[in-house]
Amino acid sequence: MALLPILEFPDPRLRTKAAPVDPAWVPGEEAQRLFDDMFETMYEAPGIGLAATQVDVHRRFMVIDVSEDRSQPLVFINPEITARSGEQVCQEGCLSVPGIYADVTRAGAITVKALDRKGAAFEMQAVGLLAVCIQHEMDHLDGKLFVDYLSPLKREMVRKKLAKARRSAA
Ligand code: GNR
Ligand code: NI
Repeated sequence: MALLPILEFPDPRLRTKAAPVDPAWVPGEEAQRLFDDMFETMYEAPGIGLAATQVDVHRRFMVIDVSEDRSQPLVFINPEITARSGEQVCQEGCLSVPGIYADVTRAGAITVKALDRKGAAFEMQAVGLLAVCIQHEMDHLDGKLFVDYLSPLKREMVRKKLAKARRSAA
């Protein structure tokens, strides 16, 4: 197990569109180790989700656990949203945009199909925080960040705030 470095905004690598995962790769040792390392990195951060893009792996998968007691790890490989309905507004944060929180409007309920960490296909319905998190992680796989939903002016303020925080941390 290992902690992986998380890319931070405005790193251009966060803008990469991830490529589909070859299902034959999923049961292999490299993929399984990566899932474990991503869970460890997410739990340690701590966060409720982590997309492969954030650890500089440009393949379509993510790990999520929105449970209070960190007991419900989910892996979504080649995820696709097949239905969406309603709206919800959630104050979002992102491990790649540390210390910044903003309201984002997303679908209230979704149906998502994906492969699990054994490579088996599944479909699930999600509402609430899990639905938000799935949509947030799928945006990462398309090179999109929650700050992209803010106005250009607010996004520039975020960029400056992070640059300043990094300078004083150095
Ligand atoms: O840990 C996280 N919390 C969170 C809170 C509200 C909406 C989305 C998220 S995802 C985030 C982890 C992360 O950056 N995943 O990409
Ligand atoms: Ni994020």
